[in-house]
Amino acid sequence: MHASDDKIQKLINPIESVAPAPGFGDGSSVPLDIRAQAEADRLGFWADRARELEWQTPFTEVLDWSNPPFARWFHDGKINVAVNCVDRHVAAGNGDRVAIHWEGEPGDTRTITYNDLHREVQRTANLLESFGIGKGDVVAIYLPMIPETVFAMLACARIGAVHSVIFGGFSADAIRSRVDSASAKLVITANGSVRKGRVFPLKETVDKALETPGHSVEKVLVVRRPEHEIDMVDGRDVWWHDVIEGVSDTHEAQAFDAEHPLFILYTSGTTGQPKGLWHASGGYLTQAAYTHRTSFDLRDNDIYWCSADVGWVTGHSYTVYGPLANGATQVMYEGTHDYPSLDRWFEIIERYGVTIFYTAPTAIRGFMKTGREIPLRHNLSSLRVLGSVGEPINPEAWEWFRDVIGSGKTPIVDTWWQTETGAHMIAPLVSQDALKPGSAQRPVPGVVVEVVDENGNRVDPGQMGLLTITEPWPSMARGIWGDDQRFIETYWSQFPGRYFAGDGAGVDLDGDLWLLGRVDDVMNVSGHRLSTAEIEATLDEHPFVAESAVVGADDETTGQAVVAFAVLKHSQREAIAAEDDVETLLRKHVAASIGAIARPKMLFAVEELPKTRSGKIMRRLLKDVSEGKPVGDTSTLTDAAVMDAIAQKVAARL
Ligand code: 6R9
Repeated sequence: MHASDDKIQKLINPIESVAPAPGFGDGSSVPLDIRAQAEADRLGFWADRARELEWQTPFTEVLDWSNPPFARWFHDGKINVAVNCVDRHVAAGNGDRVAIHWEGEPGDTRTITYNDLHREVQRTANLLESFGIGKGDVVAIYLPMIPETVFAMLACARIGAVHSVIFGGFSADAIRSRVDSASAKLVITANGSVRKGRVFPLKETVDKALETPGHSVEKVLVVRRPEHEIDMVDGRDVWWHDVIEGVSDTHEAQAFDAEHPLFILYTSGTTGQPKGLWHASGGYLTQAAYTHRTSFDLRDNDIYWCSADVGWVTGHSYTVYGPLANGATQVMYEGTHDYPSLDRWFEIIERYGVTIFYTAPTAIRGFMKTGREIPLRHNLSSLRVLGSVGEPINPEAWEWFRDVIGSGKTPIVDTWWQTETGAHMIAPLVSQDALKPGSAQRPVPGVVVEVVDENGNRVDPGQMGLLTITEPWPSMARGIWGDDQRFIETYWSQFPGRYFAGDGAGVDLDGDLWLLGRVDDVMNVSGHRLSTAEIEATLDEHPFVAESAVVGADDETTGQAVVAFAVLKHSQREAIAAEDDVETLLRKHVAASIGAIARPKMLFAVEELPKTRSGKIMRRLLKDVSEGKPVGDTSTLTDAAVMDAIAQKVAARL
């Protein structure tokens, strides 16, 4: 793959790194030679990580890779994931430790210790068993960010049932297709979720999903959350608080094979139906726990908070399984960052003394847009480590995150991974690495990646290419539920014997990795390959720009043309108003900093960008309107009106 000359420049003259804060490594449990250990004996290294968990039957074989790409890790061992996340900490005398400081959107709170969690998970496990749910049965969970969601997931794990969490903002159709594709027997939901002071009707949505017969659901278990009346279907629906009454809070856990399925999680592909990736118990928990500890340099007195919803993989691995396996104390918050005011997240950080905060670039850029005054109203000095996930983080957002939220001192750990990988794959070691704003830097110790060209040959330092993973890893998805062939075709056919992530990446002269976004986001303009992420980062550097999205729209002359969308900073209103043509100014800025080839053919200043509920920018929709096509399916957007406004603006100019 040929990188643009400018990109090569950046990879050849990498941004200067930021040394770890003095003394940062003191007290870290991450060994200084951890990379050397992993390189010397990779499988032995993973076996040691797995042995940090509690196994009912120890494994004797680390990896069975005799039938690639279907890996089996620690397969002759037996383990109970819930016991590892709960009972083990109680048995070690840490039952009084707070597992979850939960805060509801209206401001109600619950403090859940490991002892409490132990009782609740056992009770819930008994309840599910009383419904006839057992090993291998699939349970769909469509719940808000409330403690019962964690109880339900861990109860499934405890009895060997397979959970399939459906994000609480998805539609009835999305629920139905997920229920059908895995033949879920039970749906756990709530009478509603609380969103910006209003009730989002979860139960009604489930009713609608199950309206037409022919589904596998026998029971619907309903948590009561907001004040909101719902209809209950006789013989099918039961209230959680009614049926849990009197259920025993002791439950003997059985151990399951390490390869027993733990959960299914659907993720959208570039085309077609969502894919239900499934993860196995032992390997998944091993890597979730290890990376949660190592990437964030987790320490005993940390108060950890991951702002992701459990409906996404980040919530699975870094709100539920990783932190709880590590016996951490964490914050769990039900609502949005801007209700009742834009101070909400910062109030929470201040109130609980959060030390590790893990969030997404889209949230950071949102805060940049509303201005530093809001976070600076709060004492955020407890923060020690900040994490980023979900999208490439542009150097400007990285620096703002550190300077404003992190009081100029916290390291930022950029973590690259996917639903498919289960846990972090590329991330710096914050306790010992010098950091580079905008780079995810190195594979996690134990993980082996290679950036290759289209023929699968490793690219030289200073070049861009495609990100592949060359060796199996413990938390890799074991397949697409019910569709092994699609798993092989989607991830393992492009480069036989390797996993192809679908992301582009560059390697700089220090060997550090720069994630460039999905390769479908790579544009080809007059034969020059340009990364949407690179142009976006350039726009984001401009003082007027809060956030931007760039697409390659089909163009008769140049193959593709760069079309850019920029959200302008409110705080710069006056300066912007003084310019007579801010759009031309920004186009020139791109040309000046990357080169004329990257100058957007069109640039639109817009109020907001279209985003999925997990915060990913839907570039595909922007591409369609830029090509004069009608706006496609907007059902996964947080706010469909955003896209309509953009479409009108673009149509007026085409
Ligand atoms: C964890 C998660 C996976 C896709 C992935 C990539 C993008 C995630 C990133 C990142 C650059 C990072 N992505 N983390 N890109 N830097 N630190 O987000 O999983 O929802 O499956 O998305 O997200 O493009 O391929 P998932």
